[in-house]
Amino acid sequence: MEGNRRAATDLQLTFIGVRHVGKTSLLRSYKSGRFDSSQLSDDQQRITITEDTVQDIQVDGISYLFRLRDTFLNSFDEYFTSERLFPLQCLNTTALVACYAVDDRASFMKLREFILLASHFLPPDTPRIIVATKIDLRDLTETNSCVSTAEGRAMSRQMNANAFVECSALSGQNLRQAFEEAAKAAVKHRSQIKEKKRCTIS
Ligand SMILES: Nc1nc2c(ncn2[C@@H]2O[C@H](COP(=O)(O)OP(=O)(O)OP(=O)(O)O)[C@@H](O)[C@H]2O)c(=O)[nH]1
Ligand SMILES: [Mg+2]
Repeated sequence: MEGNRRAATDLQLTFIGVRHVGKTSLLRSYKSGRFDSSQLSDDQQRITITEDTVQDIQVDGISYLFRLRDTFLNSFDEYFTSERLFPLQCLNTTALVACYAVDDRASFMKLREFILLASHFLPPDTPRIIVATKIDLRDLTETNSCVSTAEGRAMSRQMNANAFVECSALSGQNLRQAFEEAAKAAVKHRSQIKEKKRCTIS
């Protein structure tokens, strides 16, 4: 982070999803333009707690400053034993980016639960974007075992997601698109809030 001035932003994307789905990788690959697995989660160690970075993202040709919040929470059980860290992780969210990994069906099955849990701590109309990660593994994994695009789309519709993007932090495929879709939804949402306030005051 480049000092306090850069940290002052009212736009925040909060990344959620079970452990190991690749949240930190998305953020780091997007920021640096390259995938580096050396500092990432290895199941037992190096899990991310909460980490904020600040990044410019373009929406319709305009550059906006975003706070990107990396989180972790593996299960409901963890929520109840983690000193209720999750509500704090969700604080100040403008748009929720809910992630699952295509090679990890359990992460897909838990996503609904995660979104509902996060929504409990967010204003009701907070935009949500669903991001399927690690699509490079589709080529390597046995056919049928990965979560398909159709399944992802169906779940996104069920969850009323504003957007659904499948991407890979490793290959970079659709990575930019995932951030831009989330940023677009957040900017739109913020301007709707401002407009509502303006109408209420005048
Ligand atoms: N093949 C492939 N592996 C990936 C990709 N993204 C992340 N990984 C691997 O998946 C593992 C977990 O990645 P992280 O980014 O640490 O996942 P996380 O969701 O931040 O994990 P926690 O912080 O524990 O919640 C690491 O071993 C990464 O190298 C990807 O796009 N493709
Ligand atoms: Mg992480």
